Amino acid sequence: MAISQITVEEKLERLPKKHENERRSLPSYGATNEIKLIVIFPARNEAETIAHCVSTAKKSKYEPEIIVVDGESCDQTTAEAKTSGASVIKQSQSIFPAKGVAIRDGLNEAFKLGAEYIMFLDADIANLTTEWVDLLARPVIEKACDMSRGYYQRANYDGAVTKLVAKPLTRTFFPEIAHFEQPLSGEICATSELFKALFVSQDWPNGWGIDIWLLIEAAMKSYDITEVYLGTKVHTSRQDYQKDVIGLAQMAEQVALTTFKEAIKYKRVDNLNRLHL
Ligand SMILES: Nc1nc2c(ncn2[C@@H]2O[C@H](COP(=O)(O)OP(=O)(O)O)[C@@H](O)[C@H]2O)c(=O)[nH]1
Ligand SMILES: [Mg+2]
Repeated sequence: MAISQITVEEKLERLPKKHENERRSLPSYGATNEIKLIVIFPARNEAETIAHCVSTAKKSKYEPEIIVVDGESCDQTTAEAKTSGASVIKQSQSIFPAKGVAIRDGLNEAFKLGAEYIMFLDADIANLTTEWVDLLARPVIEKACDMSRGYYQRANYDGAVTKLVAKPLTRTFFPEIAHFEQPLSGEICATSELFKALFVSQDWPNGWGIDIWLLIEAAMKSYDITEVYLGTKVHTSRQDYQKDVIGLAQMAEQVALTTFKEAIKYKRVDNLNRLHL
């Protein structure tokens, strides 16, 4: 698997021969209407930000279709999403938290619509820009990688579950992905083919485990994954957690348990014996 921080240009230089013809046949910048990109927002009570998110994503040069997977929001999320140009589908199961269910439902819909490339973005991003969508989509569309993942500059007080749970556990059980800055990034783009290969798994997590699961599964299946720097992410839910860290307990637990389950699946539990604590 490639190292994450090399630039897109460097990756394009190193492009395997088998992709060269496909790359040459890609339309040049500006002529992007042949590319079928679908952007999916899982959303539960995101009325404050969803309209901005949808309309911003729509302006991408890749002219994406937008799907919002609504998790029984009791605010104006659905109405705002439709008004700003998204198709809205309902999350298929009434269980919460259900980010994993929402991602699965979104993929199912995107496959039906014939997506070639699929992007997920969180719906609570207050400072989403169209450039983010273009930056995430570009390396995948240009075949420099199979999956791109957004990463950010984060304040010291932010990213508790990433820093205290996801990174130490992946370092222990999956050292080959320990270099990823943000293993829980909600901003990812990949080929439809990659998502289809993961979709058939029986152990798809329903809740907060989905982000780390997608990364581990893609890496274990030897897909080429790149992180893309997106600057600073301002998102609404963070403020709640800062008031009381217990709001992160369920997420921390689900991320930890998902990583342990993956460690069992990929026979990495013995890595614990190599630790000197
Ligand atoms: N459909 C659906 N979306 C959800 C659910 N839980 C969270 N989301 C969405 O998933 C994204 C990430 O959630 P968020 O609370 O911001 O998580 P954090 O930023 O990782 O702390 C946001 O767009 C949420 O609205 C759910 O149960 N159902
Ligand atoms: Mg958030």
